Amino acid sequence: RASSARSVALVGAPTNLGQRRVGVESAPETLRRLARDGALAPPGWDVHDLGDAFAREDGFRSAADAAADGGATPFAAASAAHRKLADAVTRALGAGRHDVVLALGGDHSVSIGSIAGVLRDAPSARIVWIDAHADVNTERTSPSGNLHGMALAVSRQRRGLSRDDSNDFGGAYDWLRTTRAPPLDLAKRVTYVGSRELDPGEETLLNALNVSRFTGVDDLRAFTASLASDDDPGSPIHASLDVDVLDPSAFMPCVGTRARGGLTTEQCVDVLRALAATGRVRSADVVELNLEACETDEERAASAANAAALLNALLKSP
Ligand code: 4U7
Ligand code: MN
Ligand code: MN
Ligand code: MN
Repeated sequence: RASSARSVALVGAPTNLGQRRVGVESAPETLRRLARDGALAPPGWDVHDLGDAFAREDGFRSAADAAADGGATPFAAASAAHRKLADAVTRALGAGRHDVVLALGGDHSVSIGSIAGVLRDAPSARIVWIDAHADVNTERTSPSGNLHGMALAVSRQRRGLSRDDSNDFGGAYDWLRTTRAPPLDLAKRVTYVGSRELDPGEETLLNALNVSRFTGVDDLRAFTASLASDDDPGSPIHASLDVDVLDPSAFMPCVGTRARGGLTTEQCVDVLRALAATGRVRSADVVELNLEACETDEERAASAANAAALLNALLKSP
């Protein structure tokens, strides 16, 4: 590669265990195909595929098995997969050979793993959660029981949190403590972009902690402006991109959890370019792309192309 090229490492996280639908586990393969076809090919970047962090079969549940379980999340299996992703992300960041490490989901519960991996490498990292949803339900507030809607609640778990704010899951995530993954401080480290469908428990929690949220179009402008005057300009940024932040009726029909309204591809591209321009993005997730959750070939082609456009924007050289 040209010596001036920047390097992005891809780590696959092919799992559907955080929710009930089949199809989202195939997104890493879809994104790799886009990379091979030249659709996911940011100019000036060298793409290094590090393979999957865990076997697809270890992160997979069939529709029949999900129905038999009543849809309940298989926490032990999900946690084991997320732990492997955390290790792969920490390794890829620590190797120092890549400018950005990109985790390819899978459903959004994979962020439990990638964020643990990031915080082990850089405890001061900022998380920008770009998503229609807040994904901060606990096992008590979750209306669905689906782990992908609880990812940030698991990441913030620590000793001393009230019982209402905690999750147990039979101890499945105790490795977060024993492998020195620091708990995520929501108020200090997390910024929400594009969130528009919060559950009541999430709303209460985010208001109580005063977590930053940028939702409407004016808000997005305020967010990009705020990046320029960040009070902590040195800390790395992890962008967690749930593609359902885009409007499903026009730009991203192929997602498991559709939320009415949402960003245009162009609006989201602007946000991601502004993030890239800080030069602080060290890692990102792209999650929830599910080409089996939509109807037509046109929808599949548009969803895949728009996902690639978002990643190209995030990988724009400053
Ligand atoms: B995603 C939900 F109730 N909030 O907890 C829940 F609306 O990763 C949806 O953002 C969560 O797609 C969506 O199940 C999870 C629901
Ligand atoms: Mn190379
Ligand atoms: Mn999400
Ligand atoms: Mn979402």
